[in-house]
Amino acid sequence: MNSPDFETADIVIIGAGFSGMYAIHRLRDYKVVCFEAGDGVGGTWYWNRYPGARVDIESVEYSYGFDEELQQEWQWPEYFSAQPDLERYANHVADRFGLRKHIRFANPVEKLQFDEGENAWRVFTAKGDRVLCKYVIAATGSLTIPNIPPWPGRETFTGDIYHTARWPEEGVDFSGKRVGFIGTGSTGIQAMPIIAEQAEHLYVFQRTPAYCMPSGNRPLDAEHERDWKAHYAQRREQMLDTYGASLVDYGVRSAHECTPQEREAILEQAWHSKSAFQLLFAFSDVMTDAAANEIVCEFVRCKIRSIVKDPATAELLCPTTYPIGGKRLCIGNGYFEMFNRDNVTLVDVRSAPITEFYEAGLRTAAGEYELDAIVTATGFDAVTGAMSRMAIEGVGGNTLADKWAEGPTTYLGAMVAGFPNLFMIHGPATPGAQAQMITTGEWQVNWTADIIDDMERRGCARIDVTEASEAVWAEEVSMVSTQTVHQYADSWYNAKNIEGKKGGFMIYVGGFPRFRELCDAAVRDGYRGFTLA
Ligand code: N01
Repeated sequence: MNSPDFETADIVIIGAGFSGMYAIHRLRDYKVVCFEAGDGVGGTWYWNRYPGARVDIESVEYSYGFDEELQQEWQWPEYFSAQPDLERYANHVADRFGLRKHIRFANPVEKLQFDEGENAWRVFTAKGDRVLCKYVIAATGSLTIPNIPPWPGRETFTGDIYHTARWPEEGVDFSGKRVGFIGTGSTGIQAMPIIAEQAEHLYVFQRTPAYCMPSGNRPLDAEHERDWKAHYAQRREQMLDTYGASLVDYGVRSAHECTPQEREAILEQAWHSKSAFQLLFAFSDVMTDAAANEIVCEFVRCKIRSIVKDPATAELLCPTTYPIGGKRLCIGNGYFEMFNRDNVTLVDVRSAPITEFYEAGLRTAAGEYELDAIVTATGFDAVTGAMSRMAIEGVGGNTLADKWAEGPTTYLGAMVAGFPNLFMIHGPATPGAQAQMITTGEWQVNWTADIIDDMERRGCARIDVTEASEAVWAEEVSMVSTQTVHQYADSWYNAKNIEGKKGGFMIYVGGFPRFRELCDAAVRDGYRGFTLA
């Protein structure tokens, strides 16, 4: 490859989050360049520095497994690490494995153009870098682009407006302020109890109440750490064999086989299990059987009613319109308890939606709220957002934006027909947040890197997938989604979190073992569904 004005590389990696960082390491024998939009490494854990940001999977699991020495050396202070510790870990890994020399920070990729003559991608970045490379790996994350609903009047509000995914590095002091908080998903539920402790008053604008269970976070005890360090290799293997790549206790009995007393005991234990998501796996059929699911929903509603003292507020906080686990279960620390504070008011914006921002605050269909600051935790243009924002031109000059106009199409979540040599990690129609993302990201990077190695060994110039194979994968994704309760909830999984967004079901909910086997089998069977040239 020789092209004036373009530097050459073997592989461009987009994004220095956890998957992108591991991809740099795994592919270090090639000439690798990584472009990152932020000033630092860590992806999600670089951007989401709002108060209370914390992982909801145990840190001994939610960490890299590729290097035994790294896992033995590193010490997590808590069971569920907070954002600063996750960012510190990402920085440690970047330094320890010499990744920074490959990364160009504050330099997002703006355009990718496939050069059919060269069988290579031309990469254009915001800072003017031009790279010609054979492969691109998009490790752009599935929760990258903040969703900012188009409320009128934002510019007229005289206070400060924040989005949790773009939190100021120096933090925010809400002391003495009247704060409006919009969004009661996983993010809002973590941030609000901390903001409520500072603010003069916190108004919580809730459209849909969330199911939430306590995280049970606590300092990591030495025995737990010793036990994990003695068994890391085998536990990492076990994780990959579980539905969500996480070692929760997967219940084997149907809720219907248990007496009401047994159910209550099992659910109580799950609630206090200190293992996030245990409620969803308390019985074998919580995620697949509507009646079994409703038993768990009612258990959580009873918990809410027992925690929140004001009955009207408690009722508003009880989710009734979708199954538990249909959207990602929220994990909190004192969220429901927060509503017992005198300085917290719950505002129902389902019955009276937010109509506009105005100079002094927020207007809903029912009234006005004077505020000094507004925090939006309104989620993300998830899964497709980051890919759709780059101008990506594939074979014949066809654009990814056009191809995905009605929703993303992929084969195995990894490639898109007509966009050769372009791989995605945690792309649309992979398990995404349904499986622990560091470990499954590592697995996807290895799978992708093995393909690249194999192509180089065989002297192949180009790998693509067919539209027929995309259709087969779409069928699989849809089939497994109709077997779960996910189909009954509107969320970022099915593109229904943003008005007008098209997409259908964008997450693979058939479980990680099945996903992994289908990916491996396709390669093993002579690259079934791919075309190699
Ligand atoms: O975003 P969300 P998130 N008017 O989309 C509301 C991961 N995560 O950032 O439900 C009023 O879940 C919206 O209301 P509704 C995790 O995978 C992990 O909280 O659409 N409200 C909802 O309440 C998670 O699933 C961790 O009716 C509006 C909220 O904004 C994912 O990130 C922590 C509105 C958005 O909730 C996303 O979570 C945090 C409007 N116009 C996040 N538009 C952990 O690991 C939106 N909303 C612990």
